[in-house]
Amino acid sequence: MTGSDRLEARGLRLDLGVRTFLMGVVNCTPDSFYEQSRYADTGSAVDAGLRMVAEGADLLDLGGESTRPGSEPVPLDEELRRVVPVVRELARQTSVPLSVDTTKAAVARAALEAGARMVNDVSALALDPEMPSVVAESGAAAVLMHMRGRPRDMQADPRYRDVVAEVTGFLRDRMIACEEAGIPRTALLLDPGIGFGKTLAHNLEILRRLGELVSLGRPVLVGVSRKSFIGTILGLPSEDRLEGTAAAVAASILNGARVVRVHDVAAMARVARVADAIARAGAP
Ligand code: HH2
Repeated sequence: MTGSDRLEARGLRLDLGVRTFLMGVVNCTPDSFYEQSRYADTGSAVDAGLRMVAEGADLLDLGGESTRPGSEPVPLDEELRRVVPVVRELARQTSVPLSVDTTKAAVARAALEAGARMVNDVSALALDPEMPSVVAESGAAAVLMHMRGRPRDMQADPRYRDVVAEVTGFLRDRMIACEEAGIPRTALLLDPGIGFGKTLAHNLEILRRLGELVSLGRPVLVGVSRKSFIGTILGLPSEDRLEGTAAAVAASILNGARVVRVHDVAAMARVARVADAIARAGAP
């Protein structure tokens, strides 16, 4: 393991170089793009989280706002209502670190108070000006993700001169801005944002050249699970993208991803073990 494989934050010390970590997705939403990932009430979301832990999740990501292409922001009160009770209850019932998937500082603050230890912000802590200080003051970890535009309009003809160079440059700049706001570099994970303002060709090029992002020196998290680029390749809806997800997860791991954000924890835990055995000597 190298220093860049270590994630250190508020009671967290994860050695991500040992094997790939699985982040299970629990959507406390009525409209997430993959229907089976939606949990309408606190009880079913908590049960889903506990089931994922039993299946091998190393982290749980709890979100109260869908960021699928074309989606509109959810009002603050509603997002708090959806996500905070789930965080509180899961923090009581499991020691697996909880992440809150939000771009709102008030939601992050409430979730961290309820027991979350990581903020997963698809705007790389840039949308809400309060977000960097909330993360810095709490000592939480943070996922910095690249997105071009906003979910409402991000898939309207995204263009890049060199998508990998632009994503890498953006994440480098956000990492520096976060450090200036008082968040230690060791608390940060980087994510290229598969499907967020990218065409099929952009997504594939990012996965192929993931090593360039890895070279920024922080662990890379990738979210490919059941996304539409897989559907475009296979001509299949989100319910039928398990095998396509497996291929994309394996490719991500072989190209250097340290954390994979997935809906199907049991299946992807198996995929990750085999990919780790190939990628990392001595892993299994
Ligand atoms: N993808 C989604 C949401 N949040 N966060 C990170 N860091 N990386 C991702 O790739 C990512 C993310 C989309 O997946 P999901 O949460 O299942 O869908 P929805 O936004 O429709 O709830």
